[in-house]
Amino acid sequence: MERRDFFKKAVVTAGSIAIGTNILEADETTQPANDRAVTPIAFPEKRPMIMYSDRPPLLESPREVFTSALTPNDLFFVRWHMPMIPKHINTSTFRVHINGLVNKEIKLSLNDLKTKFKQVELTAVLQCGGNSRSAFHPTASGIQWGAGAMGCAKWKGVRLKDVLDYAGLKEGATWLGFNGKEKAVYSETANFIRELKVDEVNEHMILAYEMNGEDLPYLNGFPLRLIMPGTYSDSWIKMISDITVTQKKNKLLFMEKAYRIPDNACECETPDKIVEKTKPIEKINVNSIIGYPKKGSKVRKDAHIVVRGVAFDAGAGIKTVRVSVDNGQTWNKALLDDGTAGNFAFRTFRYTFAPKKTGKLTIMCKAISNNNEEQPLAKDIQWNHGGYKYNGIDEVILEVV
Ligand SMILES: Nc1nc2c(c(=O)[nH]1)N[C@H]1C(S)=C(S)[C@@H](COP(=O)(O)O)O[C@H]1N2
Ligand SMILES: [Mo]
Repeated sequence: MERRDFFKKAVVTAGSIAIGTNILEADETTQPANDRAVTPIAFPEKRPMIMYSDRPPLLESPREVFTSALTPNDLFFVRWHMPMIPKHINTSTFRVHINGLVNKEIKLSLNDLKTKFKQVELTAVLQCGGNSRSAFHPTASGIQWGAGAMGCAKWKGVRLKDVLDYAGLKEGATWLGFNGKEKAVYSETANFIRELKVDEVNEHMILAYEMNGEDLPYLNGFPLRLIMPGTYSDSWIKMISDITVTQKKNKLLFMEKAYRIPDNACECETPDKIVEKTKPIEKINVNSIIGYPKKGSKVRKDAHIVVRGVAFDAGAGIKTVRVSVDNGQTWNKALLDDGTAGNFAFRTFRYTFAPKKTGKLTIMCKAISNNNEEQPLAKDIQWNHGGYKYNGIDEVILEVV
């Protein structure tokens, strides 16, 4: 065996153990990995999911969940940066600490949050900025997610703004730092902290303790997390322990280096010319995903197929979803749900047709937002080294028999 060959084989083997399929396979397409197997063992409060690591837990939702408007809690993806997540949270002693440039430092219990403030509910998409990263070529750095590092849930909690008003911001209060309860293994490793400008706080930002009518699952940030609709989820700090108000921006390892893209018009770069000036990833790109049918499945000629999926953007809302069943030559309007879940939510779509000839069949879907932003073809996606903000037109290939 050639040396090169050996390395390739070795990687495939390791990949097979971790994720049940060949990780190099994605190299042949510009589409996100689409057929990775779920693990035989489930994590607490979760059903079996696609696993990239067990410590810290990195779990992806299987595609089938993207046929419904809300993603079930027990199939909702999980991403943590540090392995040392507390093993237990005592809900009677849990407090979120609001400190720094505030008139009164406060420590709020879950009961305080639920009784002292107005309860609000909002349905919103939580999507990792690296979702579908496996579609980037050459390979971008980071977890090689398929399309399931996202989900949509109905969040319940209190407005961040109301809590800040309650503490009272002092003169000069400019930045908010959100810190989660987990710890880095080495004390020198920076905590995963997100900073937000005080004047960017809006009425949609929630400190949430409920997800789809239940307590937050432990791995999704129990008992309290930040909800920032329209923004990629690196900002949605889980298991919040502190909100610190400062005048100056702190140097934060994660947010200075990760979750950033080239600060140029195309937000792109090439491996031999990495752009130095960067900006945070922030707003979610318009996107849509086919949840059904499944890649590689066989369907009968002339049988009706109902294509189902979800579409979303940063909050302008979805105007149309178009589906193509002829390799992108013609695009047909899909039926959208009534949209009552609001503009931050998944908009489900469906499109019914019957294939007229046997052989390979490619189904594609494309979302267009109310801002007239439209998904690019997968082959036209521009590269960035962190593999962020992928939103190429999704594609599922079936066999008609
Ligand atoms: N405390 C804490 N919050 C965090 C993170 C983290 O590592 N620690 N990761 C962020 C990132 S990058 C993502 S994609 C989302 C994942 O949320 P989920 O695990 O509920 O899907 O949490 C965000 N909030
Ligand atoms: Mo993320």
